[in-house]
This record gives sequence, C-alpha cells and structure tokens, in this order.
Amino acid sequence: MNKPASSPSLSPDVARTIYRKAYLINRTDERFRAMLTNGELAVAYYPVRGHEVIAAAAMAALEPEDYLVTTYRGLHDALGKGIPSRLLWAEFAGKRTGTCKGKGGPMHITHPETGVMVTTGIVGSGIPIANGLAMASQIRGENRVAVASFGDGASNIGAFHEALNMASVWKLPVIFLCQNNQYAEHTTLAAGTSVTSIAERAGSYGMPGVSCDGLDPASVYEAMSEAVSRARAGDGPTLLEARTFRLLGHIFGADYSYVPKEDLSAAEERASMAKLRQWISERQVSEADLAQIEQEVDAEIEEAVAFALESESPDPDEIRFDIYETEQAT
Ligand SMILES: Cc1ncc(C[n+]2csc(CCOP(=O)(O)OP(=O)(O)O)c2C)c(N)n1
Ligand SMILES: [Mg+2]
Repeated sequence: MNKPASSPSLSPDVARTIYRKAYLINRTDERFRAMLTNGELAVAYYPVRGHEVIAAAAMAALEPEDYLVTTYRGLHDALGKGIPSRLLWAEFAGKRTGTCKGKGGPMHITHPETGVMVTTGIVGSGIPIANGLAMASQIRGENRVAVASFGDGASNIGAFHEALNMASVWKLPVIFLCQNNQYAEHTTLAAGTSVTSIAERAGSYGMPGVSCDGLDPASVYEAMSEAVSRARAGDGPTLLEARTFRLLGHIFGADYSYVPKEDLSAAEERASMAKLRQWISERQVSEADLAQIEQEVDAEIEEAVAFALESESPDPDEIRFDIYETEQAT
C-alpha cells in the first residue's frame, strides 16, 4: 500500500514541531562532521543526511513515553525522540556527563527518560528488543508503543523475520520502521534484497505493510500516526517503510564514489533543507516562527558542544562499572 503525497491536513503546530526536529538533526549532523574533519573529535560516526524528515515526522507522531530502539545510524532518531542535545553530544564525545557516562559512544545511546531504550551496532538486533518492550507495555496495560528503527539491509536478517512473525501472532503494539536508504554499506538494494519495496514483506506475517515517501513530512507523519493508532487500539504491529536516499558514505570519511552521480544529485535536490523550509512555510508557519526556531536550535547546539568539550572523560578505573550489575561505582 503506497501512501499519498502531501496532504494539507497536517496542522501548523505539527509542521512547526517537525521543522524544529529536522533542523536540529540536520545542523547537529553537520556540526558533528565539521568537528570530525577539524580533528576536534575522533569517533566512528554514521552520517544521517537524507534521514532528517523520516525521524522528525515519525517521532512527532509519538508520545514522550513511547519506546524507541535504533541503530548505529541513530542520531536523527534519538534527537527526534527528544533526547537532550547536551547529553547526546557528551556521549558522542565519550564524556562522563553523557547518556551512558561516556562508555557507550555513538553506537550505544540509551536514555530511558525520553524512551530511547537501546541503540545497537549489530544489524537487525534491535528489532526483537522492540518486541520485548512492546510486550512489557502490553502485559502492564500501559498503552505505550515501541518503535524499532532499522535499515533496508536489516530486513534481510533472520531476527527481522522472527520478530515480525511473533509480533503479529501476539498482536504487539510495535511499529517496524524501516528507513530504506537504498544501500546497506556498499551494497545496493537490488544486489542484496529480493523485493523492491520492504513493505511487501509484511504480507508474509499477516500485518499491514505501508510504504511512504521519507522525504515528504506529511507522508511519513500520516503513515506513522496510523500505525501508532493501530498499535494503541490493540490491533497489532505495522511494517512501515520510509523511502529515502543515503546522501553520504556509509560511515564518516568513507568513499562513496560508487553511488551514481545522477541518483545522488536527484536525491540531494529532493532532500534539500531549503525545500523543506519552503514546504513548512506553506503550512501557516510564519517566517518569524521559522527564524526563531533556527535561532533557538543553533544556540542549543552551541551550548551542547561547549558542555561536551568542557566535560571530563570517565576515569579509566571505572571501566568495568555500569557494565555488570554487580560492579557499580560507589
Ligand atoms: C549482524 C551484522 N552483520 C554485518 C554488520 C556490518 N554492517 C554494519 S552496517 C551494515 C549495513 C546495514 O544496512 P542497512 O540496514 O540498510 O542500514 P543503513 O546503514 O543503510 O542505515 C552492515 C552489513 C553488522 N554490524 N552486523
Ligand atoms: Mg540502508
């Protein structure tokens, strides 16, 4: 089932929220890459350019207490879900003030207060974990939904198929959000995946499969809102595919000359932030509102960067603490 393109039903408030999130993600990603280029930070980083709208619009359809499990390419999801910038930056910089006291780094962001429960570097491994969170919510009667965010490549992993089957049998309140960016590392979708639309795979598990345009805020927001309502009503899971294009290499600094130039420039044009800004301004969001959002977000990032840089690194003596339950810092 394909979702229609933009609908005018998205309210100005939601449009404002989506723009704030998308702008924050875009600027954070840009600032981070600049700092890696300048040598101010040295850490493995998976750029999220091209994924801003998916995270901003999908997470805008959730409540703060809903759960999220994401991946190594997860900065956009974590920020979209509402993780505080300064805690995220401090963790990315490996500082003790970060979400995981600097011991997790970018691939292991966890912040239960905003529902960011797990970030994994093992492809596909977060999907069954989201099932577990959804099951906990179902057993406790909490009405929270769980979102598993993953890539197109992850839909070829066994854990994806096992998790979709069980979620459907148990009618779990879970949404499988596949961010299809057309590449899994250096492998194209066509070279490694038996279907052209990941949403088609839902049919094998008796759940709705929806494909939306990941560069269109209304398409993502509406598809996600529908999946959330279904989960909250006790009607079970949805596989939601959001189509986009990975605009940079798999990991920061990697060569991506294998990506056809014409595909890249077409996607860059569609994913332009100026285009998103224009789209938002047509939803009764004034120029003054947009400028204020940008100013506030820019200040938030600068404050978070300063906080991360000024914070202390963890003491090497605590390396085993907070890993095993029995070995805690006193
Ligand atoms: C189980 C497992 N196999 C292989 C890898 C190496 N690996 C890291 S990212 C990646 C590609 C995943 O592609 P996709 O799911 O489309 O996510 P994307 O990076 O495009 O967001 C692979 C194969 C891994 N981390 N885990
Ligand atoms: Mg991919």
